[in-house]
Amino acid sequence: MQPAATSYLDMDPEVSAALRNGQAVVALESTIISHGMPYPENVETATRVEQTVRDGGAIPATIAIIGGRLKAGLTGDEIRNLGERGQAVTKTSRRDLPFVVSRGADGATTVAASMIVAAMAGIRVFATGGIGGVHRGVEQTMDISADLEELARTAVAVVCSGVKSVLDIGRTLEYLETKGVPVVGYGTDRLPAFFTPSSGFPVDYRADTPAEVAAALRTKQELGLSGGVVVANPIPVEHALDGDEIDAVIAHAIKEMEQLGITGKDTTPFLLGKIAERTEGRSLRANIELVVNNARLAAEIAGAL
Ligand code: PSU
Ligand code: MN
Repeated sequence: MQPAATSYLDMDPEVSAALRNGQAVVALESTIISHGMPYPENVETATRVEQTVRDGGAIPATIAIIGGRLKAGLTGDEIRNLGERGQAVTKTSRRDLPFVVSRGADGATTVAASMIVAAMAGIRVFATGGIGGVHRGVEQTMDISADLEELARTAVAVVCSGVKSVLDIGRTLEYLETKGVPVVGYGTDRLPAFFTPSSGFPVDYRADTPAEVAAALRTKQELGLSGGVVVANPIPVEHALDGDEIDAVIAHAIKEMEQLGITGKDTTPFLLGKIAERTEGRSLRANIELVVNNARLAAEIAGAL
């Protein structure tokens, strides 16, 4: 007989107790720690995000692979270790999972891989900064994040601040529509553009309360519809960056990336690093605040579920 997938999974005792007792749990990813932010801000942010989930009445479950084991819930030491090692840890998406696990290695899970582990653990709400999407120049590169395909198949609600304009936002929305993934604007009719509250692109549905989001998630499950939902939560205006300025910075970073010939899974970490460098850390501060804000909303939605 095949061993169950869950034989590869270690649940933090607090997380499994919460799920057993019907208490709210919020999953969090770890690529944002290793590849999304520099040390030590990455560790500080991961810790603050977990505390925000707790303050919102839910239990945080940061997801990663440690020594080949899938983890739902990390210790403070494990978070610190991933943060210190940064990009030396394998960025792990769906296709990487079997190799990182069978080698007994450590892996920082992307949105896609974190969704897989969250679903396995029975966690239905997940918070992050931004999801991957269709990259600009997709006509040449075919670069479309596996996050979108995961949203098409795995039933986890992903609370994020939309997608960065390093991506092709319009095409990302078209792809999600084709795959039947609802995109919900939280308190907005427009898809947020990560550093700024609006990309100008309309969302499919608007929700103004956690209860409204929870009701749609419950109905989707009862209807037996597979796949996830994107809950797009705009960055609070007091932390937002200037749209024109950040667009110019992003355009410049993309040009530099093309000149250096950086492709594939290295593109997102490269662009994030460049943008932080060029904005002298202002993009990093905005990034931190929007993640915290998403963790707060995710806790409320998990509570309403
Ligand atoms: N967007 C961000 N910060 C991040 C990522 C995306 O603003 O850290 C990470 C997430 O882990 C996401 C991954 O799942 O990048 C997408 O990578 P790729 O495009 O290679 O699938
Ligand atoms: Mn990619």
